[in-house]
Amino acid sequence: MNYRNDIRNIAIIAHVDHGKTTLVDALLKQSNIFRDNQQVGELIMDQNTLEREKGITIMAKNTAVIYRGVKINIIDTPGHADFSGEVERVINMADGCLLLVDSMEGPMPQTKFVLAQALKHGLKPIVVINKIDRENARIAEVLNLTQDLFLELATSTDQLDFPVLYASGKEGTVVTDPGRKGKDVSPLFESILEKVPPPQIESGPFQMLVSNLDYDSHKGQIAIGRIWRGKVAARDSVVCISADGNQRNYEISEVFTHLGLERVKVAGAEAGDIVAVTGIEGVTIGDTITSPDRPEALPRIDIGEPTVEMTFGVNTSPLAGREGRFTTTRQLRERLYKELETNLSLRVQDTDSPDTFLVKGRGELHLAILIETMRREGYEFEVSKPEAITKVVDGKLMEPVEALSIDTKAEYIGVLTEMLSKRQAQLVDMRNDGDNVHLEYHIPTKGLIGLRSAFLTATRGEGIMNTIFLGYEPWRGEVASTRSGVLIASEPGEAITYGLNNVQGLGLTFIEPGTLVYEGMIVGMNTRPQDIAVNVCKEKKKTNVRSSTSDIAIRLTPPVRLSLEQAIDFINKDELVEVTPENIRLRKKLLTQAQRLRGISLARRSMK
Ligand SMILES: Nc1nc2c(ncn2[C@@H]2O[C@H](COP(=O)(O)OP(=O)(O)OP(=O)(O)O)[C@@H](O)[C@H]2O)c(=O)[nH]1
Ligand SMILES: [Mg+2]
Repeated sequence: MNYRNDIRNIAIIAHVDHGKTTLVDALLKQSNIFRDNQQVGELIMDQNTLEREKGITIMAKNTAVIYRGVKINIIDTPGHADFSGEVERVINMADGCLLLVDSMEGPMPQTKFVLAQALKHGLKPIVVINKIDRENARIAEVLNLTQDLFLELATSTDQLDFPVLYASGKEGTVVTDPGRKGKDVSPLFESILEKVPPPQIESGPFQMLVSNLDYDSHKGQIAIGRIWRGKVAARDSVVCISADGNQRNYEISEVFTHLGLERVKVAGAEAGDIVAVTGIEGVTIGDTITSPDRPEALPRIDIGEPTVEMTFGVNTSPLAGREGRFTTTRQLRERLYKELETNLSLRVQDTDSPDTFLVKGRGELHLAILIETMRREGYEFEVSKPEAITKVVDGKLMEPVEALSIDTKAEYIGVLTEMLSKRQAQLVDMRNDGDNVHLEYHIPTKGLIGLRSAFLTATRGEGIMNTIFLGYEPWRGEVASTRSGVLIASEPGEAITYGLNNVQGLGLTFIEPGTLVYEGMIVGMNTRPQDIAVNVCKEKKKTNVRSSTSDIAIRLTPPVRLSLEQAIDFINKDELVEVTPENIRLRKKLLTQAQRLRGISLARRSMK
């Protein structure tokens, strides 16, 4: 077997926020690929607007640097569990990985998931204990915990022999001994060159696996992936093999490789490198592009199943069609099916109703990011409450179950225990460390929906929770909704201060004076369990005598503004979130009181 020593392919993997993208900044900046005066800022790879706003990586991305004449292809991956599909999508391009572990938090649920993925694909890991500049770093302990994790996951003893480095990605320093002061990231570069195996190359006709797609208005579809065999150059004739084994002939237009943030056009590229090629229209991720001389498909990318589903429908609210550019069934359907080309862990299905589609994803955030992206593109639609995806195995109803780990202050154990038992969580482990407590639960996915905001409130923000998918278990029965009732607008019109002030006696309101409302729109939350219809457009009766100035001076409590994620977390099964580029409105599925009453009596009758 031959190797090419001029390339290394690595993936950077970790739990969310453990500093992957920041470390990539340091690798890019210290490899002199930017001009001296070039302003690149921070989290350079998080270029997508939502990534910048939320401060998290959503999509895995490729970059490359050159160190001592060796090209290091780097794949930055997201750490949030909802985007695990991205890790699965790209991990097969790498021969090694940097497993980052926060020097304070230590290994977390997603650390385990990504390490398991890396070991399954035979990647050579380098452990990087990161953020060692943190005041409360506990480096030795975190290293021990990381070793335990390897003991648990390794499938062969040589996987237990991994190098360990200590880094502050933020300061751009890496050391081999945590007692020393670092000056740059060169120990990491050296370690990559020394420990990550150079790519093996197989000679023979060209073969590459497509792991990513991009689009350019001039060049058309761009297919990105690793070359496993042979070489490729512009004008080569190739065959693209799709999932059904179908083979189509194409000619490669151009070949690019990565360098920093650029794609560099090259005459050709060889096995072991990660390239982008154009000219293959209609290619999808997982396809193999090969030489027609030996058209053999590589194994397709293995992606975990979605666990959460919700419907996306054409907007049926009385205010529909006013704010979006794309509002029809056809536009919504096309957009959703288009998303499948790059969002591999997403599923879309038509339903019995032609205006509604069932969309399945890896978690609430996975779906919320899609909703937010579409709304910014100008789409207007309505979505239902996310629900766990159940399935029937051997005649038995099964539901997804996840491991939930919580770190918080001991004083919140009481409230959390009560809240979680209502959601069918079972405590499996609890560790105390003075004031701090670590709790581990097994909880059905349905019990997790809406949990995050309740958790933050219950722990006053002094806690972190993480989840990871475990598997399917027998259905444990419905979880009763613990939410209070809502305040529903009874009349259409414009909300006014007087009407809102009356309603604020009943609970919290979600809208400001001047907001357009319709009958059946949710305008607030009741302090009691039942829903009530209220008139927020109600004006004060006019009298001839102005009694006082008191009604001019009404002071409303500021409304609670729900973000998109909070809104989809908040609604119940009989409610919808109406999403437009300008507004997020909550509504009852059945808009009039008469319809809702009939709905209740029908449901009662069917239960009898
Ligand atoms: N103290 C300290 N903070 C760091 C360091 N590296 C990153 N951070 C901070 O940690 C946070 C997360 O950093 P990111 O680089 O976005 O983490 P990530 O692993 O890419 O996160 P995801 O891609 O969303 O999983 C940011 O607020 C960084 O400023 C470090 O070395 N020391
Ligand atoms: Mg990141």
